[in-house]
Amino acid sequence: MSTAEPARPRSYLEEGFGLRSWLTTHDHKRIGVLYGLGITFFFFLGGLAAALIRWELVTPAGDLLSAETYNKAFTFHGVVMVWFFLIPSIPATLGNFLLPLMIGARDVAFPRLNLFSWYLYMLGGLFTLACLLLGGVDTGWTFYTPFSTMFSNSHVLMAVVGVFIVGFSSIFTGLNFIVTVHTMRAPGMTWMRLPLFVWAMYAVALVMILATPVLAMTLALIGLERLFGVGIFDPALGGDPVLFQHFFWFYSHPAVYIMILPAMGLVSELITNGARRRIFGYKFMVYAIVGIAVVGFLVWGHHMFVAGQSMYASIVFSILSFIIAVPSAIKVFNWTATLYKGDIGFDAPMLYALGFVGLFMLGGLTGLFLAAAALDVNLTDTYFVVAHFHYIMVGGAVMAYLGGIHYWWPKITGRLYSEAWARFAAILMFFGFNLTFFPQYILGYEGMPRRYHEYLPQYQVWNVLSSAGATILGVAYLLPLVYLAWSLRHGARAGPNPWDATGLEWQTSSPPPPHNFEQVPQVTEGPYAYRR
Ligand code: HEM
Ligand SMILES: [Cu+2]
Repeated sequence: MSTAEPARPRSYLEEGFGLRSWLTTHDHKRIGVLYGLGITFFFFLGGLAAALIRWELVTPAGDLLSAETYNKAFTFHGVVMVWFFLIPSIPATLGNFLLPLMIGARDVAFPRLNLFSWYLYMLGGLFTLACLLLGGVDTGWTFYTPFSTMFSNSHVLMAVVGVFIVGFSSIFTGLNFIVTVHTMRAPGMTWMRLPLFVWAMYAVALVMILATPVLAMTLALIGLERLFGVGIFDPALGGDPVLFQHFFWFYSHPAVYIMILPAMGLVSELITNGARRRIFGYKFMVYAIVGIAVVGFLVWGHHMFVAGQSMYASIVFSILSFIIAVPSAIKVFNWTATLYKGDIGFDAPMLYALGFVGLFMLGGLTGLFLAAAALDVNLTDTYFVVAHFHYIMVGGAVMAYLGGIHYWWPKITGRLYSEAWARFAAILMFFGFNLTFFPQYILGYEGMPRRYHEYLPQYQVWNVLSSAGATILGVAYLLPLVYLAWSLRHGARAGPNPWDATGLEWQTSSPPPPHNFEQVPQVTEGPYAYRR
């Protein structure tokens, strides 16, 4: 569907040009852009730490970084990538920008709270940077006790405070999304007409507000034990270290779904448009999203098979972990079925989406290896785990995020980027990614443990390949920074609907006016009314 465009109305970008107009904005679109700048900064900072890790591992000896610096590098990498990049990535940037547009609303329900969430994000980020400048933290992103509370002499509290604060940013964003979806849908936009991206934002918002308070509480308890010696987790003080793992993973397993659910919703949008076909099994896609969000709360014990958890608990957690793979598999099946007999185009967003499906599948299938308790005894704390979650979080979530940035870039900025460069970057990324992380499955299977700066010489070949891949991946990530920035000035102007897509966000001008729609849209049919 294409909309004839009258004289282009003033866009949200022309509402004011000064720094002040941005820093005091209540417009969800501008706040989305502000988050985009923040997470891009943290992505490259976290990436620098990853480069250090990989370069250290080129040789078996610990020659580039000391053991201590190495520990700080992987901790900083994990903390930054999880809390300051991946968790806010799709929801806080694209979600903020698109959710109101997709449901035909003027803004989110609480625009001031939305801006406040961004300031919380930045404040949490400042604490994390301060922690780095003071010398860093060496506990791993999991902050396991009693090391983090009683023994580490690095800046644990500074890091914990940073994550604590950013957690509230996530809670408030979730609250905002839930109220927005419940109360601000345009006339005719019934629940079963919501785009899958909106469903994913809704489900992820539920997980955010239910799981993140547990993280906040756990981090506060770390502070209590570390500062005042209150015995909660340290056995010497009468505490229980396994209790910490229960608390931590009760948040952090759902948190992996905070990272992947938005990606699943987003990729559904790209695939249905890229194949010019209605999404296969829309209702099942919705149930699968909600099912994953709910069951995601019941599997945390699969991180504790070797932590001294009861064998019976392990059996239950193992079975539940297998069950959660079912809705994920339904989604993969439906994406594939959507492609079947589709009129498939290979524009950059579609390349990212197809990459997502393949890599997510490899990550999910190896998750099943780890969910088999007996196998996990061998694989836990090896590079196999590292490969597993990077296939899902980087191959999956980061690919989807970049696909989304490319797909909605014309909407956000009003400009078109170079399609050739974009395809090249997507393909280079796919190649670099697999070269980096596939060898890590083999290393883990052969027994190389994670989180050491030295290793046995027999592991060197795969490590060299992995580090080479990481260097290629790093270059591939820099490319979009260049051609997207270039497009801001030199790109051709985008019309309202350059992908010939369905969805309300494409019915308003690019970039949209401050209040999104000239008239409140009326919705008369379900999403994805493509030709077939
Ligand atoms: C869908 C998105 C998923 C994400 C983002 C994800 C992420 C992660 C992460 C970060 C870890 C590492 C924990 C650590 O620091 O040690 C991990 C481990 C694990 N994952 Fe996943 N995972 C996902 C899906 C799955 C699935 C579908 C399953 C099983 C059905 C699964 C099973 C496991 C298990 C059992 C472990 C524990 C490995 C160990 O430490 O021994 N994961 N996952
Ligand atoms: Cu888990």
